[in-house]
Amino acid sequence: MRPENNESAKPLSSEKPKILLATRNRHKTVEIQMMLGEGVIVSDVTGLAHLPEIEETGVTFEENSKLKAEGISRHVSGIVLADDSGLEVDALGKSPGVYSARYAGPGCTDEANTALVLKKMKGFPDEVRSARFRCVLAVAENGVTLAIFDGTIEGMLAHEVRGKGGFGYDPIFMPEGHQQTFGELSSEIKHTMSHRSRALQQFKDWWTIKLAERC
Ligand code: ITT
Repeated sequence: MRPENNESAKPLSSEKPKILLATRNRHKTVEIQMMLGEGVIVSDVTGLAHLPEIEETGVTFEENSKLKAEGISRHVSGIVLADDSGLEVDALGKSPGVYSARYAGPGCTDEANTALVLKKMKGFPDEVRSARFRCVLAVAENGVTLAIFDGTIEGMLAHEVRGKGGFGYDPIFMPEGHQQTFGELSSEIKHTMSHRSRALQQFKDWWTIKLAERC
């Protein structure tokens, strides 16, 4: 049995594995920290002024996630995880897709993006409101991509903004099997099925093996 009050038996916080996210979107960081749990220290590049802004010039989620992970990992030690994600609406030719963050223009708000999607979909009946969230995670070290993981959640667009939870397009997206939007569902429910949690589960399996190999 482990003796009580034995400080050396407790893992030091510095022993926790660390992961740097190549993102300045705090919502992604909060979600990924919640999904990975307290055993992992998650940080992002917000406020790290010496790190470059990575231009997302790719035309696929995979290209952009690799650009971000490789670009940041050239300037830091250890592995870097990048998330490129977005909403695909079938009736809009899979837009906004990789342009999800800037659909209503550079520097626009989540509300402006959401309003634009709803405007373009006005009058479309339920049968043609299918959509999905996609998330591609790239892991890189020293400028080289080590692995890529892909997660998708199918669903339908609501006819109006519903709920205050989540971020981005959450208040207009109803995941399959639910009549509520991600904005109305709790974050715990979102994380059992989201595109990000599905990609992250694959990353966790991969990382567990990597950490064991490096011990
Ligand atoms: P970084 O590039 O710094 O990571 P970003 O917000 O610009 O941040 P993306 O280019 O990957 O990231 O764009 C993702 C956009 O897709 C995000 O801004 C949201 O509008 C939307 N999105 C992604 N995941 C989402 C989620 O779980 N819920 C709602 N909207 C989401």
